[in-house]
Amino acid sequence: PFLQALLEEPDFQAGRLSTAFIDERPELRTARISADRGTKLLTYLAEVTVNQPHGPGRTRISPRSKLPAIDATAPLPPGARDRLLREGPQAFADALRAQEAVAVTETTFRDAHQSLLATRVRTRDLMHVAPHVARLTPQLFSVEAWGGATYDVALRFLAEDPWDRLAQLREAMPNLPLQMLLRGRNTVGYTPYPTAVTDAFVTEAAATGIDVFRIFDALNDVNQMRPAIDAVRATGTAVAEVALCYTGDLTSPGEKLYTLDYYLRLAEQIAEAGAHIIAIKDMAGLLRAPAARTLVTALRERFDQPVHLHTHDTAGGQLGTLLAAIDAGVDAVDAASAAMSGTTSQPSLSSLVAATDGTPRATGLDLTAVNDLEPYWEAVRQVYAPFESGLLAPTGRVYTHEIPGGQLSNLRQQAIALGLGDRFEAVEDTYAAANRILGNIVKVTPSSKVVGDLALALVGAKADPDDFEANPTKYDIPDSVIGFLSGELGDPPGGWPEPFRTKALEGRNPKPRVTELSPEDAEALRAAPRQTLNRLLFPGPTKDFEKSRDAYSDLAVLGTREFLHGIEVGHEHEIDLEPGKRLLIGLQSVSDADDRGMRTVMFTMGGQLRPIQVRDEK
Ligand code: 3PY
Ligand code: ZN
Repeated sequence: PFLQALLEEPDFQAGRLSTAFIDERPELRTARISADRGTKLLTYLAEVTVNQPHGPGRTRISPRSKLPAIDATAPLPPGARDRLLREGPQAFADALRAQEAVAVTETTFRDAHQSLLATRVRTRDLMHVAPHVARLTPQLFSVEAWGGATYDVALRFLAEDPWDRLAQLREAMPNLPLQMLLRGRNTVGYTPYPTAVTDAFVTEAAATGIDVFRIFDALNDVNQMRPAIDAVRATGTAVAEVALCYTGDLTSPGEKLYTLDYYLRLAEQIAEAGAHIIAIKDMAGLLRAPAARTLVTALRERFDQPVHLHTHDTAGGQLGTLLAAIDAGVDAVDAASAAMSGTTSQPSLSSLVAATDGTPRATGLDLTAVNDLEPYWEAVRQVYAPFESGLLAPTGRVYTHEIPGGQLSNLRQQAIALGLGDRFEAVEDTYAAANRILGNIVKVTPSSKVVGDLALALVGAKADPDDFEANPTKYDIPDSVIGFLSGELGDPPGGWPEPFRTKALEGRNPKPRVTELSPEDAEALRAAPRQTLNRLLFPGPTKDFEKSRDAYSDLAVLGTREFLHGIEVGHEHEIDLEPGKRLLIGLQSVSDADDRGMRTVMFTMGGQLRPIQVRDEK
């Protein structure tokens, strides 16, 4: 269209073409930009089509075809966010404590796909279902939709700006509180950041759309959570839900460290630090039904705050834990859409609704509505099949290795990548040994990564964990382990493992704990908080994200099948660049590689042939 417009231009025909020609004609500039954008998209599509980084696509079913009908013109049903906006966070928390119905957080938008599909679900696929969730399940307490690994993965693998996702979801579900998982001082990263970073992060997240911040620290160190709690409270509008991370087995007579008393002392500090809600974060699914009953009862007896329970269904029985907790008075629980539930993810929302319907604590959610959303998620899960962890069924081994749900799926993939795939049981056993050597710590991001890195290093080196413990200097020790031992993540609940720690740190120069922010970065945080946070938290992935935008333009316009696998010969793909601007892209042929390894990918775009050269990396 650009060339055609140019040819028809009277100035062009008359030979009066100055450099201002295009500048003076914004309509031609748009044409030129979109031609350029088209080329960028074709370049991306050529690269994935030829190189298939995720293998061939496994489904042609469009998830959108599975969405239940809704009347998008009807007024949106009121939801918990209306109450939060009206009454503020304290009254909102008080109401949660006072209500009889058990409140439910829906985790499919964050933890479920983090735990099942390596966090790969793209904003586009979340946005298609978001209005349906807002209309069909307005009784939800919140939708956990951001934080945890989503931020990192958006920049690193999805070519997405995590802030755009949050802003879009906010708009799509205005009646429902959006919840995020915040790793205390580590925010959404793996090491602690200065308080100014936490402050800026929380302020920007609350302004963009987060209503409920679930804050935890990987070693249950309340001092490491305090800046985040203070920052959330300072917003005046957002809810500070502060988590105690659950590990071990409090009902076991052999449990000497993580006892009921330990959790109650921790909850005391959490309450004093200003929590509106106390969360039990059972990241590995270790909380057994009797322990849930004991812990929930004790927390509700001693504290005024409502209690919110989060678990993973790794061993397969956590609906039992939810029901025991509900019986004991827990105020809110987490669950995921059935198609994205179970094993390393949360228990199923359908089974929770069905199990409580007709009881005084019924969720208020409509079972049919909840069920109607399942086919969509099932189809989405098939699209993301390349990222399935390979864990086909529950595993009771979690009671021994204690690997968090979000890590278990990941660790299997890491083990496969290191050639240890057929020795995964050894990785699990060594994870348990590494945990013991490091002092029986709480294992959740980033402390879980420390234990996982050590386990992989030991299995990779065929090391005997006892020999490593006695003689750590004989071995290469992962950086994360040295950082942990030098106190980078704070102090572990059981104290430091000695003499192992001193020996392991011999001759090392540990980095200072938290570096201060430079005046330039402080200024940048004020001037451009989102971009600066991306850069400070994830410098490498942010560069990759920017490079992708430059080279390919915004890939959010591509459907996920195209994004992952490119396009197939003979199929025409409609790509909506923006409302009213649709590209029609087809693939004619892919040539053999020439002697430099280049292939010519022959596309059609808007009916015209568009050859793109691409290197075959396979
Ligand atoms: C995260 O930090 O991403 C987690 O999900 C921890 O459970
Ligand atoms: Zn979780």
